[in-house]
This record gives sequence, structure tokens and C-alpha cells, in this order.
Amino acid sequence: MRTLGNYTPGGILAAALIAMFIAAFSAAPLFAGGKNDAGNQQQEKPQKKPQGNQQKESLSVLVYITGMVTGSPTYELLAEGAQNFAASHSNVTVKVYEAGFNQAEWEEQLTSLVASRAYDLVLGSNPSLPEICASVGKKFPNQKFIITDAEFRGNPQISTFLYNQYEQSFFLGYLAGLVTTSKMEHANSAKKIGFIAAQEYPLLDKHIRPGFLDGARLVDPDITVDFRVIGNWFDANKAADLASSMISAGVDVFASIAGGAAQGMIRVAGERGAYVVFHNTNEYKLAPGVIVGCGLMEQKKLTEEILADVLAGKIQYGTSRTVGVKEGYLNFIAGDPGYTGSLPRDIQEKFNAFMNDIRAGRVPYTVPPL
Ligand code: RBF
Repeated sequence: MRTLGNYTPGGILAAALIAMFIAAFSAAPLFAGGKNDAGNQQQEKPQKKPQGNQQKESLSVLVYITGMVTGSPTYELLAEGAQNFAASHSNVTVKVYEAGFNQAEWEEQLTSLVASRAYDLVLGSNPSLPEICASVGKKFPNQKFIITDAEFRGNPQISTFLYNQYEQSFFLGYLAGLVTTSKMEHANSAKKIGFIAAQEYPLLDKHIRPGFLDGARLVDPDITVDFRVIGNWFDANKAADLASSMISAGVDVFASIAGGAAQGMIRVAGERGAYVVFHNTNEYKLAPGVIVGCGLMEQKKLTEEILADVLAGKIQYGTSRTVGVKEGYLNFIAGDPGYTGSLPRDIQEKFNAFMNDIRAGRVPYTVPPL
């Protein structure tokens, strides 16, 4: 059961901002390179002695994009982070591979890439990837995989990092709640906010969607969420049609997890008069006055830290680590004119105080199990 406790915004000393910390990844003697794998492709033997906890001389990374890079913030940041790291480390090479939108082909494509034995590490960012990696990894026991935006434990070839997306949706939901109950130009009296998803999957159904509703209901328990599904990650026209019908039904603030398709929702919100809060990246400049709040996923930073730890032999496999606001990997972008120039002062003050309370752990909530 999720418990929200009895958070009361305001009245709490916002100045007591807890210093964010970045927990050091614990060292473990588990990393072993896959490049020198021996044996035949289907019957590869695992290396007997792990060679981890020691510096690697070189590193070849496959960034496996489960979709297309352009238009998908989480993938853009992953690719940029890996490429930045390679640019500043002459012993590191990075290949970015786009697997496209046909999910049925992802395992086969990954299998043939891993079979080339060209990569010490497969790096990806998708909640559905660990299971695919586990299956591919059975044939290649020396191949290592690190997946962000996912939670998977117990496989000695796989390490995962889960963003606390309940938390990001919770604070964006709180902001959406402040806007929908406000007297802003396009806010109506329906107390209805909207969420457009590309597809349903456990992280969306159990963390992202409930977090958004719980956050909004802290503002007003009568707020409802109109939830619609596009069916893919690229159809901006379908997202536009959905957004239009949602506005007709009373929605005045949107959120989405829809990759490139979200552009259609943003366009319609601008044309018909509604607001958007956006997950994961700074998109204010795309639609000033329409996009009124942006969360930030520090995926680029996490990617660079992960690769530094891989080089240093410090990655722990078989485990999953959850990172959120307190750990410094999720945040809200409050300094942008897209925020400061679009929202009334009283909303900004309430929301900034709420974010300070989240950072300081003063807002009680429980993340549901995945
Ligand atoms: N997010 C994107 O931005 N673009 C995508 O193409 C995309 N494809 C996904 C496919 C699957 C099967 C799943 C489970 C998620 C996908 N995501 C995509 C969502 C993404 O990995 C992440 O969960 C959200 O961006 C929220 O953090």
C-alpha cells in the first residue's frame, strides 16, 4: 500500500535544503572483460576467475538503443554520455546501435552484435532490456550488460540502475495539480489532468502513472487523470488526436511518456490552449508558455560515472541500484525562463517549497514495488 501521510505544503523551512550526495559505487571483484571470450559461440565457457576490481586497459562499448536516438530524451542522454566519455578517454570506443521500434527484433539483433565479440560491455536504457540481455547472455556467459531505467537482480552478467520515476512523476503531478486548480488563462474548473503513454509496461503502470496521480491529489483529492495510450513511440499524429479529444473532455494539463510521439501532444496543447509538464529533459524552449515544468534525469552524468567505474573495475553485477532526487539523479529545472516566466508567483513559491521538502525527505510517500 502506498502511503502519502499528511504532507502539508508551506510552513516548512525551505532553507534547510539537504546537500545532495552521490553515493560512491561500491567496488566488487566481479567485472571481467568479454573481449577475450574463448570457446564456440553457442557453448561459451564462463571465465573461472573473475578478473575484476582492477583497472581495464581498454574498453569497447556497444550502446544498444531500443528505438531511435532522436526524439527520445533517455536515449539521447545515454548516447551523449557514452560519446562524451569516449571523447575524453582514448582507450574507450563507443558504437551506438539503433535497434528500431520493432520490439520483436531486439533480441535477435542484440544476439548477432554480441556474437561478433567486439564489445566488452553492452550499455542500454530500457526497462524491458534486462530480460533480453539475460537470454542473450546465456549463450555468451562472459558478456557483460549494464542497463539503466531498469531493475533486475541476481544475474552475474547484468547490472541495473533504476531511476525513481515514481518520485519524478510525483513532483510533476503536484505541479500539474497546482496548475489545473489555478486561475491561469487556460486552466478550467474540471480538475482533470491528462497522461499520454506510448505503451503500457510495469514501470509505467506501477510507478509513473500512480506517482503522477498521487502528486496531483496532494494538491486536491478530487483531481482525476485522463490516461490514454498511443500504441507506439513515434506516432505524433495519434498523440495529437488523443490530446485534442482529452482537451475537449476537460484536460488542461498534460504529461507524457511517449518518446518522439509527444511532439504531437505539445503542438495541440499550444494550438488549443493547455499546459504540459515534461519528464526527463529540458524542453521549455520547444513551447514557451505551454511547457511550464520540466523534470531532469541525470542520465548523461550516470552514464559517464558507470563507464568510469567499468574502467576502474568497480561495477557490481547481479545488483540493482535505485537513484532519485536525494541521490542527485532526478531533479526539477526551476531556473529556466520557461518556468519562471510562465507560472504565477504563488504557484512557483508553493512548488519550489514542495521540491525543497522532497529533497529534504519531508514529503512522506512509499514507492510501490515493481
Ligand atoms: N522511451 C522513449 O523515449 N523512446 C522510446 O522509443 C522508448 N521505447 C520503449 C520501449 C519499451 C518496450 C519500454 C518498456 C520503454 C520504452 N521507453 C521509450 C521508455 C523509457 O525507457 C523510459 O521508461 C521512460 O522514458 C521513462 O523513464
